[in-house]
Amino acid sequence: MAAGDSFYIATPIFYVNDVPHIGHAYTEVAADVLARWHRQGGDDTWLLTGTDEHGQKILRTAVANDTTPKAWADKLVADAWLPLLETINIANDDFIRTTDERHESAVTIFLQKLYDDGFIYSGEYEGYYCVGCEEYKQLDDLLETPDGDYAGQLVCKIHGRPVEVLKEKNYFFRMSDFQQGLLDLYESQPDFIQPESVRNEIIQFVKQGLDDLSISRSSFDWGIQIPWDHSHVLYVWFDALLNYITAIGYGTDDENFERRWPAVQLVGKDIARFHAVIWPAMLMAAGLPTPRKVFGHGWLLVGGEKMSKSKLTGIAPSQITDTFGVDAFRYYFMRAISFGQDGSFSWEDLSARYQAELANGFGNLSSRVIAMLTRYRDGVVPNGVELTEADEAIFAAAERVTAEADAAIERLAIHEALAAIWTLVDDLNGYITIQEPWALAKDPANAERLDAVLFTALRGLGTLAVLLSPFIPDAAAKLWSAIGGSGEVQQQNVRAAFDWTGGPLVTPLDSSLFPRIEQVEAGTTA
Ligand code: ME8
Ligand code: MG
Repeated sequence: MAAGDSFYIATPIFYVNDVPHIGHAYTEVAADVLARWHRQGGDDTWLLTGTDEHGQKILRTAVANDTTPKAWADKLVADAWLPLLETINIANDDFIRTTDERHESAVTIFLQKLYDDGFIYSGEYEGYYCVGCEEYKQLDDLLETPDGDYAGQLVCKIHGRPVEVLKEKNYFFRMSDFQQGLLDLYESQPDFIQPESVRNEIIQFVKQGLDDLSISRSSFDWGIQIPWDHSHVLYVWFDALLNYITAIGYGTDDENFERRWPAVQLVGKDIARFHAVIWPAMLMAAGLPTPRKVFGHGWLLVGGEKMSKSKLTGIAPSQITDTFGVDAFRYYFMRAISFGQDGSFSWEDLSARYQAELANGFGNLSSRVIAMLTRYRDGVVPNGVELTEADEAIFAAAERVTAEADAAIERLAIHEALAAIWTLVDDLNGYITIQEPWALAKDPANAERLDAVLFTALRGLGTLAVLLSPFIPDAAAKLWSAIGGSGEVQQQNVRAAFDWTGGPLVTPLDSSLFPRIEQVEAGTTA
């Protein structure tokens, strides 16, 4: 993209029925890395995240905890969901809650428009509903359990809990009108749904035909009132999906809305259908542009199953960051899992990558170069050096890697961006091994050559600090200040990262960027 273009990216808004686990943190980090990259590339960037607070699932959780849904949501947001963003260093521009007045009022505007334009009608819904999914279910989505707690009942395939039979007068959204429009969208904009596996599944689903969608409930009142019929509240997904436009001024601030929309939307593949079918159909009905893309990433698995709140298999992000630090958390999940595919989390793998890639690979490279500049040159960075072919090769690699990483980010191939950047870490380590600056330092006759080697290595580190800042912001900032970078590393253009010409003075790091962790052993056995 051209610098200055709008880059609006959003995560799902998460249910506040429980505290976050590393699955939620995974989506947040991926979105944050992409946002930081674009922000550092000079794009007009906006990162939105938030919480989904209406509906039966939250209502029942609150009742079970002897409180009101609003009080419950307030507590979970303050004690768990906002702190998560600190724990994993998310630089979000906004945080929307579906109980925000700004959201509720804009949702009302949207609904009234659809109603006035004839896209909503009153009817009767009869069928199954899973409160865990907050979704109307077809028989295909259910299993009949022969034994166990729910013997003889129909249970949701995802939650393993009985579904409820609903028979209600509801308002319906004419989703079936949009079947062809959606298929045309998928066809004309082939990267609208990614990855390919999710795209194929969605196309398959839509080709089978779409039913109209029941969008109101009257048996409870924890939701946004239907403006023309206060005995109904809006279906929680219809409410939640609208956050992506209410947060940027839909209905209230046209200028900002025009500036930001449409968004790149990151979601887990569990909710890709809501985002790639219902959501664009809603937008089409309102005459609004559809999202730039919907990327359904894979799942973090535990014991081969999706990590989940409802199955109590969640690992809290702080369990990892307390031992390994925030940067390692961010790095690990972005590096170890191909973005778009499922990945199994393991302490062993995390620990091994920490040692090999962060501590020994990047951390050690940084410490060595800085230590040599300090020891051999009192921290003064050599200038006007004569470069050899080996030195030029490093500069060429830095330029190539900068372009490759940017192209990978553009494709949302976050793991490929990191892999490309890591080739520069490896090249620099190899370069230092071959050039042997410690040997050059022994003979004053080699002073000029030593200058060139130290200068080249330092410039490579500068490129790395800039390129890695979106992934590991704290370590990158520490490195940047040690190597005498001017201003903040977060202000340096990632797309020109190769072009850093070096600061005047290097100051020693007060500690390693990625210290050896004694507790790693404890972590692996925990
Ligand atoms: O679905 N692996 O909220 P939710 C990877 N409120 N990502 C995971 C994950 C896992 N094991 N578990 C959860 C909702 N996630 C709705 C969304 S949006 C308008 C409304 C992440 O709290 C992933 O992003 O159940 C997934 O899509 C999301 O959390 C579901 O969060
Ligand atoms: Mg869920």
